[in-house]
Amino acid sequence: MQKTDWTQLWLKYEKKRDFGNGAYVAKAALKGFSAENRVIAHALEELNNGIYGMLGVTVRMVSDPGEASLVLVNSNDRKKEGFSLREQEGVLTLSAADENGLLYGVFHLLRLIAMEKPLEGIRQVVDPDDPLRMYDHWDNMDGSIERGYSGESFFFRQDEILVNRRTRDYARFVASIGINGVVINNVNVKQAATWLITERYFKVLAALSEIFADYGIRLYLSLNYAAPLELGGPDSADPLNPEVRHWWERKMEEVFAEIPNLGGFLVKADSEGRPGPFTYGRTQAEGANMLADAVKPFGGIIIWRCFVYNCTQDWRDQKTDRARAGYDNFIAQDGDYRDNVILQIKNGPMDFQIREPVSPLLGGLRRTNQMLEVQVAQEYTGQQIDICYLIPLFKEVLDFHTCCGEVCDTVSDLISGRTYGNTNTGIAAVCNTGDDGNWTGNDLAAANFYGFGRLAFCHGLDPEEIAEEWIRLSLSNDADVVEKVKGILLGSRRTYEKYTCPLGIGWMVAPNTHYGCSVDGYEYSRWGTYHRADHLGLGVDRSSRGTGYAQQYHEPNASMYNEPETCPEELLLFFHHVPYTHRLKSGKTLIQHIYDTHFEGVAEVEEMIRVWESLEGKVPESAYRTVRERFDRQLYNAREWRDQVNSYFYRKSGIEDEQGREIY
Ligand code: GCV
Repeated sequence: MQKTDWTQLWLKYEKKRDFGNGAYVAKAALKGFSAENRVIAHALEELNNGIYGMLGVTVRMVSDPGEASLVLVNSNDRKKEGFSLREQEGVLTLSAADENGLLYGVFHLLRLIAMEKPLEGIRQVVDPDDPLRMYDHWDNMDGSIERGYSGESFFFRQDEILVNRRTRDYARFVASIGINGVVINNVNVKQAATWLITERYFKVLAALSEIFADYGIRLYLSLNYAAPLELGGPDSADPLNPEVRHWWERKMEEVFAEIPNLGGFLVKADSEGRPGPFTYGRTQAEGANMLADAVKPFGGIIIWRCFVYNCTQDWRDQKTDRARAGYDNFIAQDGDYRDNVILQIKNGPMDFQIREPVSPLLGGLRRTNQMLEVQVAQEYTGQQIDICYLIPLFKEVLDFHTCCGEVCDTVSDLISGRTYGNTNTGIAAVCNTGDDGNWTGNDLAAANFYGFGRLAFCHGLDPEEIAEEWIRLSLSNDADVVEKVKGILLGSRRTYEKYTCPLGIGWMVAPNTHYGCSVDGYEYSRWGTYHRADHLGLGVDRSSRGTGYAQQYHEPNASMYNEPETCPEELLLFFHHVPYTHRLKSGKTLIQHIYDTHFEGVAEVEEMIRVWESLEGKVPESAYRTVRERFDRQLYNAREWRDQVNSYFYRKSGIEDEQGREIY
């Protein structure tokens, strides 16, 4: 894969049909904004390049807004970072609340032109839903990426930080979809990464943060909770130890003085072997608050992850349930966290499976800032070999009613601050980029990279609309391409789910790598990830008769999940141990459903390939070839899943496929 010459993704700015749009953008004026402002300056640069590339028009700046056809106005009618776009009598007015709003408005305008949408009569108002919209990178300083499927890191190589043209392109891409915060290093902070908060890296981090600042993005770092011990401070990380607290206060003074554009820190503590406050008999709140106090004078925030569970469980133990852990570890201290702490909660209680219920911590916490964490990197969803457009999954999570109150009870309400009127809220995604020429390994995986930002900005957008935007901007405006690729993307999650894990059971993947089928791969492991299949049935009893996990939800969700009759069927095996002969709503037995969906899943991949092949010559050649090659691997993977899952459950249950297809 080409590494030094990379694509411009959805910011290609290739020649477009004009539809009279050129007339609006020929003469522009600023009103209430200064071209000296770094974000405004970069917005104007982008406007110039984009318009010239797409319409062949050079944007001329005029000082009198009365003479301009495009007026860029600073207006306090909009929410922070919001903008509106309006055309009236030949004048296009882009009003924005602040410089970020203007930058997003300019990118929006360029997007419309790139999609060949006429600007005449346009009236759009766009205010961001989430205050914080972040990409988290799991990049290690040696250049590897934890759960990375697109090459090596473009932030780090051999313990050095890279700041170059690619850094700027990355910042442009993510700013164009409204991202305003980026964590550049892995939450598993080890070796050199612990030293990111020392003078060894200050200068270059500051330089990197300056590039981000040009596009309204704040830099964040993942922090090693045990840093005092590793960096020559006190021999403890006890959050109540005055010496430790003092060490962090001094450290933060130093760090924020050296990297003024730093937004704060992301912390994975007491999780999967990482150090944390539990070591000292302290709570998660005590740990988070100590750091929050240290960063507060500098306006910093602490994003504290809730992915805390026992990863050394005994598989024989049927009472301990990993799904319960997030809630059990965090709910007792609800309300004890400082205002500048945000708890970052994975969308599901386990770990980014293709289907999980929404974490009961979201909305379970009523007096604590909450942030949703999703995974755009396809760790469990095909690793950017298999196609899996994840935006519908994210949308489902946002729309989920937690029932934490009568109104404003969805995840969307909680993380946008509508439920409790708080502003330290938002959304973060584990990013799927690397230094591959196409940034995301599989060209179609860039739809997730793009789509996450768009959805974070506007929860109301339809995943189909987002897919269409991405296709038009990245592949082609041709109607046949748009329709067919949309079909591939929109069906891809259902297809992936069909040939992998049925009805919310999850896991059944190859241990460690998490790609490919291994039904019992985690069944006798320490990770708390079991399917509990026997010769009679399959699934984990998480009802009140089992682990009690279902009771962590507010009513009526708790009762709904508690009974197999009312539990949404796509989550049946997540919540219940069900006999193979159980009849589903379709009238099929569970075992027949497993057989059928697995055969269908493979057939759907074959169909996707046929559709993709019909687009040869209509989409960019390199994208065509890369995706085509990945489809071969996806088909191989899907067949393996189908045959292993079907054979496994046939052998366990001894029940024949009603259609007599080949099962081994
Ligand atoms: C960064 C899962 C992944 C780990 C990841 C962890 C986390 O367990 O497999 O690679 O570590 O989640 O979210 O911290």
